[in-house]
Amino acid sequence: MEKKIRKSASDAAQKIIEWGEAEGLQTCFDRAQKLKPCPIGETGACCKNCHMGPCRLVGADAEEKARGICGATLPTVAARNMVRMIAAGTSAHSDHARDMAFTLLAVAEGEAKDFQIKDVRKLYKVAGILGIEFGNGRPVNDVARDVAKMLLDDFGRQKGFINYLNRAPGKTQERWKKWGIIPRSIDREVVETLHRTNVGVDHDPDHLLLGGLRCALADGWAGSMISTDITDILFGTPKPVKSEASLGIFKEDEVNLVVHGHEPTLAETIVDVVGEPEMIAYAKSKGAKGINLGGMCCTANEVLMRHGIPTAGGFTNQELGIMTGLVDAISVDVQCIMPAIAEMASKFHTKVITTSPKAMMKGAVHIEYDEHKSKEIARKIVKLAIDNYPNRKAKGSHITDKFPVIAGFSDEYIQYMQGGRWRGSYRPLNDAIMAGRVRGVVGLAGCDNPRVPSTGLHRYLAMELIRNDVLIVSTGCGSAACGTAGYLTPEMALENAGPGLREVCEAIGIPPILHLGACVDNSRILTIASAMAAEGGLSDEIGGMPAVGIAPEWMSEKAIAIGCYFAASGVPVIFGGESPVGASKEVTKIMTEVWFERFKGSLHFEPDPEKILALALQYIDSARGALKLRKYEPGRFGTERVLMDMAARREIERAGGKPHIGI
Ligand code: MSK
Repeated sequence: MEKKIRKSASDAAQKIIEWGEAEGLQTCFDRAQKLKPCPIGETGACCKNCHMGPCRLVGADAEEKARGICGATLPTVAARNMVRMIAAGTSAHSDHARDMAFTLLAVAEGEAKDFQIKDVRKLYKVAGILGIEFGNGRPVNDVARDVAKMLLDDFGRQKGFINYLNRAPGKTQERWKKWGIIPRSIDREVVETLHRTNVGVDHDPDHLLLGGLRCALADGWAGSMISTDITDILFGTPKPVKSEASLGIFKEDEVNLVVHGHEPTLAETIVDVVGEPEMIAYAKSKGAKGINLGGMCCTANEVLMRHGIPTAGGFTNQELGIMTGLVDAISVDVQCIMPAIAEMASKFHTKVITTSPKAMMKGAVHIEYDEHKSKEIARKIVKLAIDNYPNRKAKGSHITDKFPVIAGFSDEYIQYMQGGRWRGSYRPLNDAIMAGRVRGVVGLAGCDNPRVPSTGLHRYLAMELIRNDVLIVSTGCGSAACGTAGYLTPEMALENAGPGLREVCEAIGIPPILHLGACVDNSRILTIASAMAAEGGLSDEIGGMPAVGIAPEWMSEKAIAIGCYFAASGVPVIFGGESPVGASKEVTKIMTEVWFERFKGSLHFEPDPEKILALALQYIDSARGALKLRKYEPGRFGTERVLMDMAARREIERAGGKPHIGI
């Protein structure tokens, strides 16, 4: 009998996948099995930057001897491929940020009447950082206009440096200055990075990678941070909210509308519109009991963080959502939207609606978003979903599993939890780390990936890390993976956390896995790390903290940009999967050893999740040693637990066995 391969660690997802296989429906999981990665391109050894090639630099002595037609060496080719990914990832987050800045400007100038500044306190915080006058009777919209214009300068400035440079600790900035990687502006760094990789320009791998780091820093400390800040200003800085996660969020007797992608603006308006009495009455006139709004990927995270809108999960759940047969419409904006959803939707009644002028899809209905008439457009989308409700026909796989979730943690709220509105700080957390109650902090982020039992690596690492007294901050599909596993509740996670971490979480009143938002909100981790450095007692820069970033199932170029801005900011980062520079020992050494010497951060690629865990704990413990903190001793606080018992091992096996790339 053919052995069934577990394709997702989520039971709900796995059930739908199996149902789809029986029905002959093809998903990303089937395609991942059929399409093996090209081993030359996968490891960075293929150059297709000009039309003399593609040149494949292979062979046992390729590092030293292989040359492209122009003479490019393997390290040059691998470094160029890497920095191209950084530029693409940076452009994605930052173009999203540009639209947010234009929306803020339109709101300030009274041109986007469906929006207001919801968080004036956050606006004033950002104005203060930028040196813009606020308060003393100055109209809020004037402050907002100046903030928007100043942040827009971060895109096209030719000389100087990004506005938020001073938000980084002084020592971190000094390292950037020493190595010439202070970003000038987003567009300039993206363009220069791409220029350097053009045929016949920059050939020195180390120099190419330094340029890549400058570009990545423009993503983290400008593009992503701008997007997070403006989204908070316009829609509110997140505070903890209760919701639900998994494919069971869809309702048989209500209109199900899904918002998917990354941009929050239209989704925010849809949240308002689905609550309008006229819309609910219209849905009832079509035989539905109401309208059920759900999210997917990072648009989901945006509306989950601020409104508790339930999430159907991360990247690999998008086709599966449609396969429930219950999704009446899926409204998509930009990034991480599989073109496959249009084909899948054609097998059901689901309407796919594209909304961005930048992103269209054959087979979709296009309703173009414009922030100047946001409600009008949102109503069109909601109506289309309602009109489609009576058309449900094809039998889908109806799944009911879902888990409670607590999301909505921001830097501001975490500080508030540690001292209240006026005395908020990171003192309790820093003290807990110094004492060894909390061993360290891990940012568990990045995508979920059909090349492994999807979400399985996130689940394994999340559970093992909290058992080892490591506090987790999560974003993007990492959060979705934890949410759809039921890990984002204080109770569930506290039952599994190590005794020291459990004590601290109970004292502060936080769960051990903090959902910080969308992938663009990794910038919140930068501001948290900076605040912890400023608080004192640990490292006085981001580098040297007992902190690590992990993206075990990454697939997007955005993840590469994120990993690199963390590395340049001083955080050791470990990605799962095969290394996209694995063909070159020199480039691998630069990104692990040389970057660590210069910035105290690094970027590793490691397919084995047990080795990822071991490396993360090793980095945390050696940072503790270098800071002369109390040696971490498991079980010193509270009651010691068995960190990996047989039941836990069986649970991992049930979720797909020891997960590894290339099932
Ligand atoms: S959506 S970039 S799959 S985290 Fe932000 Fe998820 Fe990765 Fe897209």
